[in-house]
Amino acid sequence: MLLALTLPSHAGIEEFRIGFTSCTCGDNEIGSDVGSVSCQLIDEDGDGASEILQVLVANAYPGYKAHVDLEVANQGSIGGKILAVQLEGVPGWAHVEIENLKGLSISPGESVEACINIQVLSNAPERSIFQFQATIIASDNCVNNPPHIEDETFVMEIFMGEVKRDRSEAKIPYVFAGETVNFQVDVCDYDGIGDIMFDGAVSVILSSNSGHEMEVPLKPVEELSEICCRFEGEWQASPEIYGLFEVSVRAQDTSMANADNSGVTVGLLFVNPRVSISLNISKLSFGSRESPLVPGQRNISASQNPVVITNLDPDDVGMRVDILICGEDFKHENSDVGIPISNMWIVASQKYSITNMPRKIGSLTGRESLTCNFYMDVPDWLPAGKYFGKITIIPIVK
Ligand SMILES: [Ca+2]
Ligand SMILES: [Ca+2]
Ligand SMILES: [Ca+2]
Repeated sequence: MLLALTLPSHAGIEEFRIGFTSCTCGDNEIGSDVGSVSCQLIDEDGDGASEILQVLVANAYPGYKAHVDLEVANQGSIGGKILAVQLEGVPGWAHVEIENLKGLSISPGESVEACINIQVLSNAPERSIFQFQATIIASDNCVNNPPHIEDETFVMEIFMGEVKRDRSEAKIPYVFAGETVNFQVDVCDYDGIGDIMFDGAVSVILSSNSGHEMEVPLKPVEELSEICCRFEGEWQASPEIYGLFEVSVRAQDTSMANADNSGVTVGLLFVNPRVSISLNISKLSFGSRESPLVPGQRNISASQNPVVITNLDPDDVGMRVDILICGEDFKHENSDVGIPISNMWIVASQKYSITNMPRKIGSLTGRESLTCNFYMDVPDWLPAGKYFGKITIIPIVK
């Protein structure tokens, strides 16, 4: 008994193969022969279809023109579409244009002709040489390609309102409550940007060691090519969150396919790091019962000099802190007589008089110290007794 079976074509192993099948080239020179152009096809992944065309232009000069005639064929068993032809290596002084390829659908067994026009511009050097390549990006008509997160394009910036915070020297980027973190990343999908250009296709995930996870959906903001799109989003730190978070990116296309590198880690972020400075003393004194101050004396040093101010940076994020100082006038222990605080001096990186208004005396990165000395000029007239004043050290986080 003989059985004849006819299988529907999609039951077999389908092959998707679109590539260049031939290239020929020439130039515009008549009579002389100075410039030259040559081309070759490369099948990088070894599937039998050449997806890369390499063109070498040599001895070119302003006004030199060349062309490459191409044939592109679908050698597979299923239909496909050319999404883009990506050019790489074209110098600024040359113009390369591809005709009749982008957006073209090709059925199995079908081939199309195309042309590349090359023009060397007036700002080109004489006898110039360059090599560029054109890569076909084609997509299967029925198989979905997962998106890909271009994680090296990830940018994270911290803002307070419109003002950008410079946290570039930090060991770990940090953000305080009220500040905003802006995220930016490029994502590509071989099925075209239409497959990923929707709100929430891409999101940034902030996850802590304790498993706490926050999702920040990003919006498409710029079309970069036929297949790549830039996404942006922002997140505002709130006061109840504290700690170190790992920052990762997820992406999904319209078919709910996860990016081939979905969840890729792109950095760290510390939310609300602790701010703390220390002083090695709590009290300064000038003169004593044994050696009292004499009216009119200048530059009397505090007995506790030197004084060390340290930026403790308890979370070790590399936080920069500006150190400001201000003071209140000295008052006599039992009368209204006083000594202005401006009679007191601090010598840190330079000499400053202390006033009622805070003034900056230095800037410290994480765990750095500032050594300073305090001095006093005694007024020319002064009733005997004890005088009490106050100075305040204020850290301002950058
Ligand atoms: Ca020639
Ligand atoms: Ca190939
Ligand atoms: Ca896709």
